[in-house]
Amino acid sequence: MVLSPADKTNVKAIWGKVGDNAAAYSAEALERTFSSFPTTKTYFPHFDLSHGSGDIQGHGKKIGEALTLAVDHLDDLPGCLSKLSDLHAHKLKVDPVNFKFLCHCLLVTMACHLCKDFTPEVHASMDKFLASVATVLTAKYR
Ligand code: HNI
Repeated sequence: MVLSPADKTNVKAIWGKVGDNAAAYSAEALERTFSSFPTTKTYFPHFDLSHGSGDIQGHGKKIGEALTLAVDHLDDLPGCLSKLSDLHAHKLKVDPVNFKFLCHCLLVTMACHLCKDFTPEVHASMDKFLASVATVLTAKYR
């Protein structure tokens, strides 16, 4: 997946509009993932998955921070996500299919909140960005 210069511009611009809501939107997307694709819950047996729980909020904050880091390093996603790649593949052994679910829910959540700013072009660029992040996080899964 190659992000064009226009994709990078779109991703940086829309993530700028997400701003301080990165944690909240990521938590909402995570909760939506658990509701829409319940098998994803199997990776979180140690979490309280009830609506708006502290575990979901806390984890949303971590996902939001990781995405912000990735947006700041669009030219070196493998480098900046290397530790997370090891974690998800080697330790957590998250089946790659689950990333499609979370990425889809991140897009839906952004569309819900950003409305007109979430243009088709931004949608396409964010989809490519999230697919690139997922590719890195699943690269070591065997
Ligand atoms: Ni993921 C931990 C980021 C997708 C299951 N995950 C993290 C952490 C970050 C993170 C950051 C915290 C690391 C730490 O504490 O050092 N995860 C991301 C990102 C994506 C993603 C950016 C995709 C965009 N993770 C997924 C998916 C699943 C998943 C699709 C499974 C359905 N992640 C986990 C689990 C943990 C985790 C499980 C450990 C949680 C805990 O605290 O015990």
